Amino acid sequence: MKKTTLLALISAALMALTSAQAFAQYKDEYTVSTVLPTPFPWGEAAERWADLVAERSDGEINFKVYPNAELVSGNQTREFPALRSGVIDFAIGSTINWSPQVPELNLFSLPFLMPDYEAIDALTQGEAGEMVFEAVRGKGVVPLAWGENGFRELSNSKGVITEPSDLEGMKIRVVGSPLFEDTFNALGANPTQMSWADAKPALSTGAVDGQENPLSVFDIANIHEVGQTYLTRWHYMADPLIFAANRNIWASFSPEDQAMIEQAAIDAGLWEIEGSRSAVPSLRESIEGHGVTVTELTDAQRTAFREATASVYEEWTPVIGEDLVNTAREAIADR
Ligand code: X2X
Repeated sequence: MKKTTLLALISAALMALTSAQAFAQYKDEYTVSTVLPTPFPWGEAAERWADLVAERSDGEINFKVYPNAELVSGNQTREFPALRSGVIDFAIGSTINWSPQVPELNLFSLPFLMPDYEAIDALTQGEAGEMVFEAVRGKGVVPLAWGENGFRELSNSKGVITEPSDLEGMKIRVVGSPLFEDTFNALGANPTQMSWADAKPALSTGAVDGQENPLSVFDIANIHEVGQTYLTRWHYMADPLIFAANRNIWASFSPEDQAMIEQAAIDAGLWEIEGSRSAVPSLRESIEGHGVTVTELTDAQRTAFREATASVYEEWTPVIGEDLVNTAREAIADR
């Protein structure tokens, strides 16, 4: 055999070997960051994703869930940069917590934009959702699927809230985006930013009077125990969850593995969304059972809140992108 032919054969063999190996070498463990652990739906979604990936890879791909934003020392608004830089491999993040880095995610926080579940779906499952995913990709993270934290309802320790003036001067814990400061300032309240890790202590000492979170979070975290005995179901916004991957980690998987992991995320997300939504009536009952006064708003009462927060749209539409806000509004109108 000629020397050149032999060399060509050897190098071809080597190349075949390395490209097979490039995809076959898995890390011992892939980190998955969340803010809430099990049994919150968010944590359940992460465990489900890990289970599906393990099952569908015959145990070869090991996702390990790190809840309480512990990979970023509880600082939930630093999760996205950590995912982008590779400190975290995968994450399921709230649009609220990632909005400091991806301004388009503030879309979902516009007050009273999404009146019902169909409106959320019209956004996440349509063109607006694709535009949001494109924005996430543009920031160097690979979005894979949607989940849902839920409609965020308002609780406080002072009294029943049915109109904007009831919020006058109330200290409300918020997180993630200055948009929330604008919303609560527009209502005459006194918003303060803090991580979830600090929220319950701040409520228990009375450093803040109120907070906003989905019923699942209120109930599972026993927020009634820290004096939050009034809850208004105003559905002012809902935060979807985004399943996502670090770009380099993603590129280290074969196309087949990528398709499997993405489908597992979609399946876990749909399962979690369905479970979260169907739990609402029993959560409401459980919360009332703890002595919390739960108030439903009439349409007219919600309209008063919507009108009082209209300035937030003027301020934030240019930040989110006019095109995206219009696409979202049309999708909701046509739902
Ligand atoms: O901190 C919150 O309020 C929480 C748990 O709902 C989020 O991570 C957005």
